[in-house]
Formats: sequence, C-alpha cells, structure tokens
Amino acid sequence: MRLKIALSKGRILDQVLPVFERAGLELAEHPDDSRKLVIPVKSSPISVVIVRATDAPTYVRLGAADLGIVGKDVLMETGGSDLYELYDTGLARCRLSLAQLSNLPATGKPVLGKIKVATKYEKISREYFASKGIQCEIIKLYGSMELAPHAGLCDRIIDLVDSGSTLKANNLIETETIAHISARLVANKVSYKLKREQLMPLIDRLKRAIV
Ligand code: PRT
Ligand code: MG
Repeated sequence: MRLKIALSKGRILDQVLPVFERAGLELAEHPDDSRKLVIPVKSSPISVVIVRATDAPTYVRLGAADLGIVGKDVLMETGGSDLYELYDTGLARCRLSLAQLSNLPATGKPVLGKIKVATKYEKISREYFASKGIQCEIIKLYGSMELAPHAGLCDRIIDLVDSGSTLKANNLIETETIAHISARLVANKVSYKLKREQLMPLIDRLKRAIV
C-alpha cells in the first residue's frame, strides 16, 4: 500500500526536506520546481502531498494522507483531537503571541470597553481571552496581521513571532506569549492501526533524521 505524507510549502517544507534527505527519502521532483501536488519518493512506496499549511490536518484527518507534518498553531486552531499527534519535530519553531501598538496600555487589566484583535487564529484567540475574562472583538484576517493596527482596524494582533523583526518593523510590541509552536508529526487514526507495520519504520527513520 502506498503511504502519503502531507507537507506544506513554505517554512515547513524548507525545513523538512533536509530531514527527508537524511532519512534517505529523496523526492522524484523538487516541489518548488514542480506543478505536481503529489510527488513520489524515489524507489519507495511513499508519496508526498503538497498542501496549504492550514489544510494539512484536514488531509490527515480524512485519510487522504496517512501522515503529516503540521504546525502546532494549525493543530490548535483546527482542534487536534481526531488525529494522532505523534512527535514534536522541533522544526519551524516560533511562538504565538499577543502584540500591540507600542503606545497602548497592556491588556492585563481590561482597558476601556472592548479591545479589538486581528488574527488568523480566531478560535485560539477567543479561548485565550475567555480564559482571561477579557471582553474582546476578534477580527479574522487571512494575512499580514501586522498591518491591521496601522490601518485602524484593531489595536492588537495575535500572530506568530520568530525573530521579532516583523513586529519591530511595524512598531508593535509583544505583550504575551500564548503558545510555543513547532511542527508536529501527525497520523491518521485508521492508518496508524491498519498500516502500522509500514508506518512504524518510516516514523522511526524520520525521528532519527531529526535528532
Ligand atoms: O500558506 P499559508 O498562508 O497557509 O501559510 P504561510 O505562507 O503564512 O506560512 P508558511 O507556509 O511559510 O508556514 C506556516 C507554518 O510555519 C505556520 O503554521 C507555523 O507553524 C510555522 N512558522 C514558524 C511560521 C513562522 N515560524 C513565522 N515566523 N509561520 C509564519 N511566520 C511568520 C509570521 O506570521 C510573521 O508574519 O513570520 C513573521 C514573523 O517572523 P519574524 O522572524 O519577523 O518574527
Ligand atoms: Mg505559504
């Protein structure tokens, strides 16, 4: 039976491809040079399915991929319970943080009225503010969160931060870390049982190539 691994273009793929190489898994074509979305691994019954980062868990949940390497942020936002989170690869590390324009008071104490937060992470943000008992209007955006406060859309954002230079360049300061993020190896629950004999050696190979 062929095994399929869902991977997303961008940071995750860039960091996972060297791991694949160390694990002896060589893609028949480089995803950046190919228009193919399913790329076979040379001389093995494995294929890589190239998907959007936010779609990767869906492919794994529904069994269109047996395994996936997915950001913890995406797992948290989409609810990670209907797949197995097997392993923290430690790749594509960053943090999910609350940030605000540098001239605003901190959120610790609720400020006048509702605060407005723009984010791609609607669910995580809602849960975060609910847990703090802070009233908040969440504005769902699909990209460039850091621009929203300057356009007057919101006063705060929740976004991924790595070096901090994007925030800095946009006059935003990080006021709280909500979660530490890294890419996780996940498995479809049925595949994990039915294809166990095939999956285990592959998972081991990947783990060894990461360490
Ligand atoms: O394609 P899609 O729109 O779904 O995602 P994308 O293009 O925004 O991101 P992609 O495909 O490159 O990778 C997404 C995954 O990488 C995320 O789900 C995270 O798990 C992981 N990751 C790790 C990051 C970062 N680090 C990161 N720094 N994803 C995004 N960023 C962005 C952040 O949103 C901000 O714009 O980088 C900027 C901040 O970086 P610094 O270094 O300036 O702080
Ligand atoms: Mg992308």
